[in-house]
Amino acid sequence: MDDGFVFSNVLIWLIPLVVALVAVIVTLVLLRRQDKGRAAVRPASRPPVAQGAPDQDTPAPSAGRLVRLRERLARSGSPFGAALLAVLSRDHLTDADWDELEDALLLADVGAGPATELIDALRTRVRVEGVADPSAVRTMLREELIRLVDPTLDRTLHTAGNPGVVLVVGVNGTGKTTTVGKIARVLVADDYSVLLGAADTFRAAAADQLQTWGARVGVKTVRADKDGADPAAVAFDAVKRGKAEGVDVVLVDTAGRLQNKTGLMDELGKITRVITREAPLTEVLLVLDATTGQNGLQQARVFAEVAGITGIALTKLDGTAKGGIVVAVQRELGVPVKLVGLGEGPDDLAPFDPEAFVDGILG
Ligand SMILES: Nc1nc2c(ncn2[C@@H]2O[C@H](COP(=O)(O)OP(=O)(O)OP(=O)(O)O)[C@@H](O)[C@H]2O)c(=O)[nH]1
Ligand SMILES: [Mg+2]
Repeated sequence: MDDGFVFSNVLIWLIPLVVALVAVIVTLVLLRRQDKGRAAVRPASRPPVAQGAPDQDTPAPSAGRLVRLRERLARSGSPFGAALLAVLSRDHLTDADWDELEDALLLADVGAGPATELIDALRTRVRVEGVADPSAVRTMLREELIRLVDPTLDRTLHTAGNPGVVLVVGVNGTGKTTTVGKIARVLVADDYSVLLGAADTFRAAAADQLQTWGARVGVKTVRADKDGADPAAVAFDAVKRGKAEGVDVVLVDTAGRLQNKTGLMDELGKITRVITREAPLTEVLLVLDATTGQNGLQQARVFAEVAGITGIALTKLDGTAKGGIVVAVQRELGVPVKLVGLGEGPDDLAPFDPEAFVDGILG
């Protein structure tokens, strides 16, 4: 075999081999390129859930909530309303009957002054009008209870401002954070834009709790980046940011420690001062637990003196037969009950309406 023959034989094998190798390399390169291209578009084309956006709720509208939640009141108030009706429906009312009525009112936490007022009004009407059929008795009691609750008070939550600022105060465990969350939902349902301020910097969990409430309805929370930060600084940041972002309402949650009156006055005083540097405080809402009765009222009085409250949110009315606390608290603190909490559900907060309330406790 000569050299020329060997060389041409090798070439015959080598050329297809090189061509095949080049083809494999080109295919591999092309495949990798395609893969890179796909990876580049993947993040943008992913569904929004993968970006961490929360599942959002559609909160129930605020109008007519007290009527819808009426059976919760009847559950809590029936011993009170039903007891009054039972006594008043008797044929000839004796002194003992009137005493029984007064006891029922006191048991329901109406308070001594308002109880006497109601008994006097009813006695006069029974004397003048007589006690006819049960429906007339019911109408009479209904009218007098509504009068006692006072339908003339302004119960609107004041939120008109740039932004409107609602500061929420009260003893710990009364339901402040829950109520702020529920109010945010009411406002969102009524088409307001809302920002939350977690000025309870006492424990980190408090800000998490608030943030969770907000996230469910797409509302942001301004919070401190460390535990024990200055609550006034957080309140200030929240209002400042609310103003900068053109938000309608900023809701500020606070801690409820009642160390002593001076400490509380200092802390709430500072929060109030820094907020009003940015925007007027349109509402200072005191949250009061209806199940704590006269004792809770005593503690609430301290907050009322210190914080200059403009309205009351009465929580846990679903868990008590003492619906009369509505009357007592308004008399004691001199401000109207504006909202009532009727359960732990996210939409179990209702604007207070005297007529629907009285209908609820009469069952
Ligand atoms: N049944 C019932 N429970 C309520 C109502 N409002 C609040 N709660 C419950 O009361 C408990 C305390 O509520 P929070 O909102 O954490 O109270 P808080 O005042 O913020 O408490 P601190 O931050 O510790 O001062 C929670 O278990 C709520 O679910 C209500 O209207 N009815
Ligand atoms: Mg709280």
